[in-house]
Amino acid sequence: MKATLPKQASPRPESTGAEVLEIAQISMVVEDVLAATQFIDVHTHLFAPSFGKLGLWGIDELLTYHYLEAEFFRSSHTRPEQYFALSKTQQADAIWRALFVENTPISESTRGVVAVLKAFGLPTDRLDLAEARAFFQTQSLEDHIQRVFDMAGISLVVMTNDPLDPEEAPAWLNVAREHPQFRAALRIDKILRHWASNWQALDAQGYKVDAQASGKSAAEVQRFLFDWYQRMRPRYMAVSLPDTFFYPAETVSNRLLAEAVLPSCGELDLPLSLMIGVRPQANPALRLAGDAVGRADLRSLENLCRTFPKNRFLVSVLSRENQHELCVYARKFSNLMPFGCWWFMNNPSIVEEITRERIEMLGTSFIPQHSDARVLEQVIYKWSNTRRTLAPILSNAYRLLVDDGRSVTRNDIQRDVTRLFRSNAESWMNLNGH
Ligand code: FIX
Ligand code: ZN
Repeated sequence: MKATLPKQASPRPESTGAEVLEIAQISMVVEDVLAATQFIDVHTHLFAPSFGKLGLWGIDELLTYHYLEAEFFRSSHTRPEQYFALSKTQQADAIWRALFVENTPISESTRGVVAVLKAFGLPTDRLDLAEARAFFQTQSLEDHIQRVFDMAGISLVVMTNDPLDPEEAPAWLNVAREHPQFRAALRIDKILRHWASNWQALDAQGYKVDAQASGKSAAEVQRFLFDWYQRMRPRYMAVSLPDTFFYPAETVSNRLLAEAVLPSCGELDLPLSLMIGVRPQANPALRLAGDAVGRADLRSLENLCRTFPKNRFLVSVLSRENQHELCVYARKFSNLMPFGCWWFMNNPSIVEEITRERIEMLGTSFIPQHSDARVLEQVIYKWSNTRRTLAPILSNAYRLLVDDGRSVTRNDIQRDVTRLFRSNAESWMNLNGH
């Protein structure tokens, strides 16, 4: 008897994505869509390869990240001045020993390094860093960047570019080259926060400005911004502002903001990114790790959005206590786009709280996260953390929607994830097509 082949199961019709999902299917589809969608990382401190040593990567940079330095000084008797007198390699060895050998790496930042080592198939429990260093030494940067971006599920990052940085500015004038996955952002902290110690640099470059920013200074600052716009083609201008920031108030900073920066952003059709709430150098001995957080008076946002309705404001706030206000202001002003869970907010328990609140109050009209990566490989764990934290939050939102009487499809979920992690940024930052 001729062997009868088992009856081929009739092939399930190709899923169009328009099929109504069962409640039980939602989590899996959400995870799938989050994993399959390449995100845009709207704020990083990464650099395209042509910027050379400005771009940080590899195990020693991962370990000497200021988030880990802050934790190191809590788990070691080494004083900051002793630590900063060490070489980068010695600093990395000291941090590895204190936080990964003598203690369990359970904090968000230490777990991040473990996740990166695991992602490259490297051991995570060695007493020393020999194997990890050997691995990173064999990587060629261009290929490594591509591999890291693929592992992180991101297609494009926005850098942080300071035209008054003595190392970076010459790079833009000499070596900087366009890169398909890196876009610029024109960072103007030195103009809006440190004018007293930086106006001389503009003056030296031929811009007629003075310490009081009087006379033609505002117009000259505009000229400076336009010149750097030509060089960098930034997607937005950006400034980090202290918790004491208030607008309006009679300050040189606010005058330059109103008379130079916002008019330039308007003419160049660029959003202004305001990152509000840092308490700079609460402990200067810790250097980059020395900044803290303070609750800001967000009525400044109300005043700016109302006074400059044609300007777009990308806003991230550092204080947990300011998150709800930011959501409410975003409901009042469509020229305000909340983005990211910045810095001390970038911990899964807080990301969950902020993101749930934003979905409940703003739907998908916000940008949930940015990595703020200072070291290339950090995008791997920061984005896998984001996907891991967002999946149950989004799934729960869809289950509630079904409960309330509206069915959900894969296409719905794909449209929402694309909006949250791509098209909101693309439309606000003219990133279309990338
Ligand atoms: O101002 C900023 O862009 C901050 O993100 C940084 O200054 C900060 O040091 C940082 O790395 C936060 O993650
Ligand atoms: Zn940053």
